[in-house]
Amino acid sequence: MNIFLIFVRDETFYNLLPENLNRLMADSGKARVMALPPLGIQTLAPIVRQHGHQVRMFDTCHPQMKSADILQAVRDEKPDVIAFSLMSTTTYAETKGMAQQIKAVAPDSPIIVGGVFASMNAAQILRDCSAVDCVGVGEGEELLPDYLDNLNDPGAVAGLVWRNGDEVTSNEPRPLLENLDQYPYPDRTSLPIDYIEALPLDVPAVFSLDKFCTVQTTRGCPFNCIYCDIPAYSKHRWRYRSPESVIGEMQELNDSGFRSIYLTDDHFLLKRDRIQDICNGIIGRNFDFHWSCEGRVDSNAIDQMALMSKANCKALMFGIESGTQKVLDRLGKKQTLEQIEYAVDEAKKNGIERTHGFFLIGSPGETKEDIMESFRFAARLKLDTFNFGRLCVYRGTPLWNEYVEKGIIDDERDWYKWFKCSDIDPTVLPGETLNNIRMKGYAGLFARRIVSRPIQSYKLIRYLGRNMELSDIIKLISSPFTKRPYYREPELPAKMIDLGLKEPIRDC
Ligand code: B12
Ligand code: SF4
Repeated sequence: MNIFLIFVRDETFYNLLPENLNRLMADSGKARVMALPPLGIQTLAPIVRQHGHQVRMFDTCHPQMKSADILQAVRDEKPDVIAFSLMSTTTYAETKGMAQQIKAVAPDSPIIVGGVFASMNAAQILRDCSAVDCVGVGEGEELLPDYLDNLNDPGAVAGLVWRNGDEVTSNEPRPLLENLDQYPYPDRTSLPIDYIEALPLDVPAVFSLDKFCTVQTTRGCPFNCIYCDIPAYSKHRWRYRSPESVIGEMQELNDSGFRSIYLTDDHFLLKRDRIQDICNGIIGRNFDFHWSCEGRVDSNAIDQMALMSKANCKALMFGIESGTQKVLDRLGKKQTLEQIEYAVDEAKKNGIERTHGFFLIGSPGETKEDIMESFRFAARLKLDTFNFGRLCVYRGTPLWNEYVEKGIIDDERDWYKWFKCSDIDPTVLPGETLNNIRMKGYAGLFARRIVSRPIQSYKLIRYLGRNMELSDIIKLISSPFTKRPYYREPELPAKMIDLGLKEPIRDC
C-alpha cells in the first residue's frame, strides 16, 4: 500500500533559513528550515516500510509541502491510507481543515490521526471531524502496521478509536511498548529538508549550521508537574532504550554527517549508569557531533556533568520554572531552589558550554514580587540563556482537571482549546501586568548579567555572532521587549464566552 505520513506544523515554530546563511552551506538541494524535525513520522516511516508498504512523508514547514501541495499529491497518487501526526493542540484546526479537504478529493482513502494531542482527545476528534476515520492512541510502532493489516476490521486493532456507523468505538487500549530497542532507526533522509539548529523565532537565532537532527532515547516521565500532559500520556512510566541501541543510532548519524543532535527525551537524566554508558560509548567511538538535552535539576545524574561534557554535550536545558519555593510547590515541580543552584553550578563547573533555564510566569497564586524574585534568582544562577514563558493549560494536564473541577473550563466544549492561565484564572495576574513585569524583569536581568558576568555575556554574543548578524543579535536581545503575535491566538473558555467576559472576574 501507499501511505502518506503528514506532520502538520504550528507556523509559530519554524522559519526558512535566511539567504545570507543559506549561501554559507554547500548546496544539498533541500529546503533549509530553522525547526526541529518531525521525529514521530520519521520514527514510523521505516517501520511501515518494513511491513512492505510504500511511504511518503510530508512536513508542512517545507515551502512545497503546504496544504495545497499535499492535496495535489493526494489527487495524483491516491494514497491507500493518510496518517496525520497531531502533536499539539495548537495544530488541531489546521489538521482538521486539511483532513476535510483531503476527504473531499479522496473519499475512499481512510484517514488516521495519531500523536500526543490526538491520543488525549481521540473520541472528541472523531465526534468533531467527520473526515477523520480513526485515531491511533499512543505509540504507533505496533499500532499503525496493525491498522494497515486490518483496514477492514478496525475492531481488531488495540488502541484504535474509530467510527463504527454513528457510534465512536474505543477498542481495548494498547499496552505501552516494553522493548524500545527492536525498531529500525528513524528515517532522517527521505524528507527534502535540512533542519537547522535554531530558535524558531522571527529572528534567525541560529546556533549552528551543522547537519542537525533529534533523537529520542527515553520515553515518558514519572513526575507530575501540573501543566504537563506527558505523565498522563505515558501512564507515569519512564522507559528507556539500551545504551547499545542509542550508540548504534548515533554511529549511523555520525557516519551520515550529522554534527549536532538534540535529545527530545522528556527526562534523559534519570538513570545514572545509563548516562555513563552512553557517554563512554560516545567518547570511545570518538564521534564528531556535539549534542544537547533537557534535564531535571534533581536528577541523580547531575554528578555526571564532567563525563557529559567530555562526551561533547554542549548544552543543557533545565526546567527551572520559578525562583520561589511557593510557586515551585504550586506547580508540583518537586524540586528545590538549592537543587536548581547546585545543578546549574555543576553543569557550568564541569564544562557544559551553554546552560539554559526555562522559567514560567503567570502561575496560580504568583505575585508581582514572586516574579521579580524569579528574575533575581535567574540573575544569580550561572545560566547562559533563559526564557520566561507564560503558563498555559492543555487538556490532559492536572491543571486542566483542576480548572474543570472549579467550573472554569467546560471539558465537553473546550477540549480543543488551550489557554493562557492569566486569561481564565482569577488567581493569576492579568496578562498586561505580566507582560509589564516581564519587561522590567528582563531589563534588570540583562543589566546585572552584563555587569556581573561580562566575560560570559561576551562569550555568548561571540558564539551567536558566528551565524548571526549583529542587527539580528540586537533584535534577539530586544525580543522580550516586543510583543510577538501567536500564529493562532489562544481562545477563551465557553463559559466566559457565554457570560460575555473578556477576562476572569478578579477580586480587587
Ligand atoms: C520536541 C518537541 C517540540 C519541538 C518540535 C517537535 C517536532 N517538530 O516534532 C518544538 C520545540 C518546536 C515544540 C513545539 C511545541 N510543542 Co512540543 N514537544 C516536543 C516533545 C518534547 C518531543 C516530541 C518528540 O520528538 N517526540 C518523539 C516522537 C518519536 O514521538 P511522537 O511524535 O509522540 O510520535 C509517537 C506517537 O505519538 C505516535 N504517533 C505520532 N504520530 C502518529 C500518527 C499516527 C497515525 C499514529 C497511529 C501514531 C502516531 O507514534 C510515534 C512513535 O511512538 C514533546 C513531548 C513528548 N514527549 O511528546 C512536546 C509536546 C508534544 N509539545 C507540546 C506543546 C504544547 C508544544 C507547543 C504548543 C508549545 C507552545 N507552548 O507553544 C509547540 C507547538 C509545536 C507544533 N505543533 O508544531 C506538548 C503537547 C501538549 C498538547 N496536548 O497539546 C508536549 C506533549 C509537551 C508537554 N509536556 O506538554 N515541541
Ligand atoms: S514538565 Fe518535565 S518533569 Fe514535569 S512532568 Fe512534564 S516531563 Fe516530567
